[in-house]
Amino acid sequence: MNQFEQQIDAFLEYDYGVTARQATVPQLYNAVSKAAVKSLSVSPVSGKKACYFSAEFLVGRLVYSNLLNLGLLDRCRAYLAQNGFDPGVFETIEDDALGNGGLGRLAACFLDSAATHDIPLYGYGIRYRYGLFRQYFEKGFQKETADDWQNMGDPWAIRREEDTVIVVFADQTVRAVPYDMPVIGWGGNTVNILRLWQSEPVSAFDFEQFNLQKYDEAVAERVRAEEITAVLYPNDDTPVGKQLRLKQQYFFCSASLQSLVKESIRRRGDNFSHFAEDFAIQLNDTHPVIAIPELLRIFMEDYRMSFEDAFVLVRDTFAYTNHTIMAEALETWDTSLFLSVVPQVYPYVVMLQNSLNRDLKEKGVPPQEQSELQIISGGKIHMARLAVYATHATNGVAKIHSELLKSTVMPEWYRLYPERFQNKTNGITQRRWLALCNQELSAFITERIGNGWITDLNQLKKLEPYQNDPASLARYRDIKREKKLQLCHHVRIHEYGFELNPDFLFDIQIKRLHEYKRQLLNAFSILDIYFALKDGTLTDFYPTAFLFGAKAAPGYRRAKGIIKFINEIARVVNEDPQVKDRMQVLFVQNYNVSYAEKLIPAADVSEQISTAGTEASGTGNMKLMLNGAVTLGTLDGANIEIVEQSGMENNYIFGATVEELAAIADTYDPKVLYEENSRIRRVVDTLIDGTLDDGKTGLFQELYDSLLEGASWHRADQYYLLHDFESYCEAKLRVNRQYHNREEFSRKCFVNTMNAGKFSSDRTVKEYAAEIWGVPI
Ligand code: 26Q
Repeated sequence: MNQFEQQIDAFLEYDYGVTARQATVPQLYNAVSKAAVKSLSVSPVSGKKACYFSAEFLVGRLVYSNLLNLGLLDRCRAYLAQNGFDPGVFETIEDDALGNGGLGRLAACFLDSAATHDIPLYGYGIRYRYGLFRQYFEKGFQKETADDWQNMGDPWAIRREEDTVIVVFADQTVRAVPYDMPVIGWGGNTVNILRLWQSEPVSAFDFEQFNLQKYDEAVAERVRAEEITAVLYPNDDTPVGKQLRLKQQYFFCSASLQSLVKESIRRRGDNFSHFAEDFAIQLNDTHPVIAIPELLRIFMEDYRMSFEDAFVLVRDTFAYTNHTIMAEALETWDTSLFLSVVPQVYPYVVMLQNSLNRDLKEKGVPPQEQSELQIISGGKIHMARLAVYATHATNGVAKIHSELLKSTVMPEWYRLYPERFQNKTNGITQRRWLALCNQELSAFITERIGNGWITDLNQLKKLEPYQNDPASLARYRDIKREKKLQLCHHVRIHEYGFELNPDFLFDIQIKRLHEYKRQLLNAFSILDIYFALKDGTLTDFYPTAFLFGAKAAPGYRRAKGIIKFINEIARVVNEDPQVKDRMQVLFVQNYNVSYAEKLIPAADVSEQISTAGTEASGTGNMKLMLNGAVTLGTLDGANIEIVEQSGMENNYIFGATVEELAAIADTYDPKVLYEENSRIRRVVDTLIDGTLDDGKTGLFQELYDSLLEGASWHRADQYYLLHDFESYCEAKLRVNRQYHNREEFSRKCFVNTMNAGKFSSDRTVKEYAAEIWGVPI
């Protein structure tokens, strides 16, 4: 037996007093993970270190991906089998869900890519006690429960008590204790660190109160301290503006900066003039932007630097990534709230504002153009403005998004500092999103072109000669079917015995629930097909399973209404004997990283149907493409680059473009479409005519009104569902017709896989390293 296996046995014996055969699954999970951690040594950083500040890291289940990268996965499986366990037992270990969606998962992909390519990128974030809520459905309504992700232990993290720092707020002082998680690159050679901070009281409890037998008061400080990192905010759109959220942001930024300042002192003593040569800090959206005035404060207050000197270092150190197009989603803080939480930071925001005003004057910006540029205005601090002003680079996450940033979201800023604006198209790690989740397809690829693609995804191009090889395409189709069978099995277990038909076309939309992502449009098209099948006007329809996975923010009423609506459609369709053998509809519960790993390899069609100009990039679109799904989508976000790579003819593009929507924005009237188009009317009316039942909650009526009446804060059908409806249905039926020709269709899928190289986060991270961080690659 080898060292790894011996280590597992040793941990089982010392920690739990059991042998492998006697162990429980959590015991095995902990022992295996600790044995793997023990084999690691963290790679020393010699040159510049890049730091990724993010309120979210959606790493997902780590045990398999870490073992894969260490080259220990097969040995672990064999070890489990030898001891009488299913090699998949760790699937019952829940995901850790320390993120909402795209932005958090992107951070996790970047860490994986950087470690794989020996780039010293370290993550800094929050160790939430509870991650994103777990979702289940009750009578078709979303219900939430707490994600107690540590209930099986947290064997991958090491608590670094000795690196604890103090974080000060107006009304409390807390300890920030770091938990370090190894980030293991492919091959296990480079190990970087993800440092997550946990908030704890300065003293365990108040003995004075305890002695007075005031037990509640004695523990009050603990409760208040722990509250800061207790739970991840489940919103991923409208900033909530809550005091606790600001505390979270300041907490992890202040702690991370203190830790970097200590590191700088270890390297250079108290000479900070090299700080920006030693550290690059990437700000993942505005959530960590408070780090900017905080670093200024530390330099000026603790190390007596002048504003001018400190600001140069700060600007050279930080860079900012924007992930949102919608202007109303840009984060602001009320100055009064800010002052009541972190008064010590506010003066440094004011200094930045004053400095900005001096620059505006110097550049001769006319007063009427200055208002959109003010960091502090209307009683609010505008974090995105602060970020563009006080960093050396601002980037969007797909070509179109970066263009829209310049033309629409922050045009005033682009005019002022054009050289700061960049694009870094998102990417995904092929280690998790192909090598791990689709081992069958991975083997297929490796048999043909070798395994170089695992660290260089552009090598997928070498598959080109096989795109016309019938034997290869047949095998490629067989693999898709195998992945469908595996998904069917998973669904049977997790969705109350639901029997998904593996012979169907799988059409999949998986992403957070948002009006702009237009799950409701997908729902309408399904109803349209359903009615056409029943009327007999649609014949020769290739049987299709329409699958959804999405969580709605708990306070987002319309999103929850859409979930209920789709669940009602599912109930009606799946129970209807007339269509049962031609369509199925299923909304899976608790969609997360692990579920994505099952769904993505089984997809034939990838639904990417956001209103043009609303989805910054999307990354699920890339995962699905890589696994051989064709994109049914709009010209939005990274979809544009996807079809650029794999060809319009191998995907299904529909709907209005950004330019077309801009042209009709002022005159668009969805009521006209509703009245003139009976297909539209029929599907929209199901919201109110009793076809589908929302249990008297009024949710469906509200959806109906949002499309036809609008509301005080938006016009009717602000995401142009009715406008794109026909074009979408046409495209969807075109996919369906072409799917009958299985050979030709699988070639399209194959060409998508073959051309997915650009969308590796390896490429993205290298671009950040070279063009923003100045880290050698
Ligand atoms: C802000 C303030 C208060 C509470 C929560 C938030 C908050 C949290 C998360 C706001 C936004 C988010 C997440 C945004 C997000 O995931 N954006 C997505 O980022 C992806 C990676 O770049 C893109 O691919 C998606 O297009 C974009 O929607």
